[in-house]
Amino acid sequence: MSDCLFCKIVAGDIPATTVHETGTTLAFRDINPQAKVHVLVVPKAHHEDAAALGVADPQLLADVVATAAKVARLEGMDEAGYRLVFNTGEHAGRTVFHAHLHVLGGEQLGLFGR
Ligand code: DGP
Repeated sequence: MSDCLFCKIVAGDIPATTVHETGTTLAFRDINPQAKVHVLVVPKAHHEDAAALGVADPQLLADVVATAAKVARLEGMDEAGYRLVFNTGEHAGRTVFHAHLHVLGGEQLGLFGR
């Protein structure tokens, strides 16, 4: 999609710090990190959100999760643990409408809540 921020990052039109790339996914550092390690994993193909992605292309959703696990290994978080988050809709504070999986960790994380 021509006006999608993450499509532009995937295309290389907007710079981002890439952590890992596969044929179908891209992992890059969040511009506004909420943890010591905060990486976003996106499918290269445009899908509005995780639910739409899961319906349209379940294998691609699995690729996104597998890339997140790879990022956790690369960032040394696989033993201590990490958090995976898909925000959906206004109440979750969603801002970018290209499916993306947040990978958070590198330190003790707080509990969920308000
Ligand atoms: P969400 O609230 O789930 O829609 O999160 C979108 C995330 O995208 C947010 O944590 C900040 C990040 N973000 C927004 N613009 C950019 C950008 O231009 N580059 C990078 N690397 N991350 C961005």
